[in-house]
Amino acid sequence: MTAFFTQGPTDPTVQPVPASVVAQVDAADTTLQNPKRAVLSLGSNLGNRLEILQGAIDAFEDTPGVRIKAVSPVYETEPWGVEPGSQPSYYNAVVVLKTTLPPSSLLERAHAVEEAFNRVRDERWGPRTLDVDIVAYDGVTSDDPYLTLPHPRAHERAFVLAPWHDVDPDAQLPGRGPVADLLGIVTRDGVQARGDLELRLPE
Ligand code: PH2
Ligand code: MG
Ligand code: MG
Repeated sequence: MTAFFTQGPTDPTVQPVPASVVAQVDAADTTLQNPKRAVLSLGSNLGNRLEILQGAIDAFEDTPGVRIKAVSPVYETEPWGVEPGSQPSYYNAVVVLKTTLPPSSLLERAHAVEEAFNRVRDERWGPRTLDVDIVAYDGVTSDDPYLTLPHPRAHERAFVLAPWHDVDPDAQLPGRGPVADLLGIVTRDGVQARGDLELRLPE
């Protein structure tokens, strides 16, 4: 860009570029350089839960167009939505990332990462090696059944709100308000911080 404008006016063989074309190039540029902030919830209640969560974090960091900014503490949580005692407890965590991927591509990547950890999709809310949910994507709200944003149950789940609040105390759940306020409403029963466990932010 700079080279063109310094060369252009002094070189009569260079055609001036119409203003509209210059504007288009600039717009494409900013889209690519304007990463959006997204929040993922990770959960595992089968296999080596901590290793699986760390593997998922590393897999996201290895994804072109994704940069992990924060990794929450680990919580051990009672399975939500099933008979008490019918499934092993979950390890849950939240990651905040910046991405140039649109929501649909981020979801595709989430499914690929789940599959890499042998996630089987048979019963709804069945035990799983890895669940990756997009909790929020840059203030976007969408009722598309394929990807509802924000996650339709995030506001009532302490296993999402508590770790999210730990890494971003000022976080807002789009359409629902401050995470700190939501956390004051939901029950924290069965949601225990595991201060003895740690997930690493990839270097
Ligand atoms: N995920 C579910 C269903 N129930 N319970 C806990 N504690 N943690 C989870 O991540 C979880 C759940 C469906 O995705
Ligand atoms: Mg889920
Ligand atoms: Mg899921």
